[in-house]
Amino acid sequence: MQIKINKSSLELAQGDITQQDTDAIVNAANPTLLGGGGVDGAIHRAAGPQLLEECRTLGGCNTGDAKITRGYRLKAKHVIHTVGPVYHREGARAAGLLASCYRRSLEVARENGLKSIAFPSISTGAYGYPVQEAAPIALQTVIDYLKDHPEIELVRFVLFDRHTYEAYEEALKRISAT
Ligand code: AR6
Repeated sequence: MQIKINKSSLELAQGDITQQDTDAIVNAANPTLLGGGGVDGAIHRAAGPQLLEECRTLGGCNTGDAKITRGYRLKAKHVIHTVGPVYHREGARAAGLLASCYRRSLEVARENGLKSIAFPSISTGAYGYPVQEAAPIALQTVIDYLKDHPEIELVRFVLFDRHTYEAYEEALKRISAT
């Protein structure tokens, strides 16, 4: 599924984010930025050991913030590492922190002159954020950003499994209808 926000595109795809050729891919990392399981593990495996070396120089990352590295062996030239909220730990703050992940990642992309970016579904795996709640927050935050920043030409959500893809599709249809 694809929609236009002025001249920018917002796409939903089912697949593996490590295979994307966007200027940057976003990693759903943890505060150490030193690797983990899920999409984080897949990105580090695909990028190679130099990614971890660069991550060691960054001094970690706060929940809701984002930091950029090179992409090494990935097709994407950059990785933007963001740290999503642990759903059950953050309570009422979770939604704001999740939105901040998407906003800060887009800000970092723009500051670095990047025009295309691929996101995974941040926090909806190990961090336990229900995807039906996370999808509308993710999509609305990106749509609001694209309305104000046409220099980002493409945002692609790369959803790993059918269930996650369908939750995003459902949420995007609902947003588009309003
Ligand atoms: N491409 C796209 N999406 C993927 C891929 C992939 N290759 N692999 C998994 N996903 P998670 P979180 C999906 O757990 O919830 C790590 O250990 C997955 O199916 O990767 O933010 C970090 O180091 C799910 O839909 O991230 C942290 O400790 C989504 O990515 C912690 O997990 C997010 O699941 C972060 O947890």
